[in-house]
Amino acid sequence: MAKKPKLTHRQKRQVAANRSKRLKEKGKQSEADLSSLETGRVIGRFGKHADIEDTSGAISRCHIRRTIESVVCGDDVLFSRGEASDGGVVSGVIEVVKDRKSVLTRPDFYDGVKPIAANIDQIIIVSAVLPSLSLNIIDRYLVACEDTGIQPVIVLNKVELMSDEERETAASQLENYRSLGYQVLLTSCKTGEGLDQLNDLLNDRVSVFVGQSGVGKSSLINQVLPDADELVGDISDNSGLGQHTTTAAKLLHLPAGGDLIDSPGVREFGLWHLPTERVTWGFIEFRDYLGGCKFRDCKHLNDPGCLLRQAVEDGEISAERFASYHKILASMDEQRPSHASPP
Ligand SMILES: Nc1nc2c(ncn2[C@@H]2O[C@H](COP(=O)(O)OP(=O)(O)OP(=O)(O)O)[C@@H](O)[C@H]2O)c(=O)[nH]1
Ligand SMILES: [Mg+2]
Ligand SMILES: [Zn+2]
Repeated sequence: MAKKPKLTHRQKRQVAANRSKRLKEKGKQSEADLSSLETGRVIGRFGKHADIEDTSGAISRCHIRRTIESVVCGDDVLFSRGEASDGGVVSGVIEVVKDRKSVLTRPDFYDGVKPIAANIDQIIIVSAVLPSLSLNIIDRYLVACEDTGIQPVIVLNKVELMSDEERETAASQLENYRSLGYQVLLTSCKTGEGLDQLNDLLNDRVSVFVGQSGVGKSSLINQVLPDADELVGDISDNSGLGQHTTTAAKLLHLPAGGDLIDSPGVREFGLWHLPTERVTWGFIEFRDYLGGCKFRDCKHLNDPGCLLRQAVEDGEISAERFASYHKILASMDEQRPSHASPP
C-alpha cells in the first residue's frame, strides 16, 4: 500500500481552519433553521399526521419529518408552517420532537416498542365489571407505572351494574391495592358515583386514560369534560366487549387546568419488552424480599428457600398478586414474537 504523504504543519493548520469554518457555518445555519420554527404540542395523532396546538391555541395538521422516530400525544415539538397540501388539510411539518419528561410505551408485534403518550403525570387505569374485571391487566399497567415512575390511579367503572355481593367481592379485591398505597376509585357514568373524586385527581395534571376497549374511558372523559364530545361505543351484543370505538389518541384540556389523553383500548397490555427483573420490581410489595431467596437465580416458583413464596404463605403478599406475577412472566415468553430477542 502506498504510504500516505505527510502533511506539513502549515497544511494541517489550513485543514483545521477550513473544517472549523465549515462546522461553524453549519451550526449557524441549523440554529437559524431552529429559530424559524414554532413551538407546539401534539394533541392528536393519526396515520402519517399529527395535530399541533401552537402557543396561541390554534391547531394545525402537520406532516412528520421522516427522520423523526415517533410522535405521540403530549409531545412538545418544533414545527414549520408551510404551504397547505393534501387538499388544504395539512399545513405544516414537525421538525423536532423535544426530549420527553415521561413516556408510556407498549410493545408492538411489528414495530418493537411503541410510545402511547408523552409528558404525562398520571395514568388512569380504567377497568370495568363489564366486559369483566381483570386484575391482571391492572397489574400489568402498575408494572409499567412503577417502571416509568408515572403515578397510577386505579378506576373501576360501571359499578352500578354490580349486585351488593359482587360489589363486596370487588371492593375486597381492590382493598389490597389501596393497602399497597395505590389510589383506587369506584365510578359510574350512569349514577355519577366517584366522578367528583376523579375530577379532583385530574386537576392540573396531564393524565392518560388506558384500559381495555369498552370499559368506559371515553365515557368518563365526557363526564368530567362535557365539551369533550368523545365518541362512545355501543355495546350491542351480549359479549359486553368493546368495539374499539376510539381509534386514535387525543389530548383535551380541562378548563381549570390539566389535560386528559383518551387512548384506544387495548386487549392485552404486553410487557414482553421488559427484562424479568423490571417486572419483578414493578410489584412493589416484593421489593422487601428481593435478593433474600436461597438461590440467586430463584424463579420464585417451587424453588427451595424462596422468600417471596414464604411471604405469600405468611399472608404478607397477596396470593392473587403472586399468581398474577407468574401469569405475566409466562405470557411474556409466549407473546414475544420470534424476531424479537428477549431483553
Ligand atoms: N352501565 C354502564 N355503562 C357504561 C358506563 N360507562 C360507560 N358505559 C358504556 O360502556 C360502553 C363503552 O364505553 P366507551 O366510553 O366507548 O369505552 P372506551 O373504554 O372508550 O372504549 P374504546 O374507545 O373502544 O377503547 C358504552 O356503551 C357506554 O355507554 C357506566 O358507568 N355504566
Ligand atoms: Mg374510547
Ligand atoms: Zn424466590
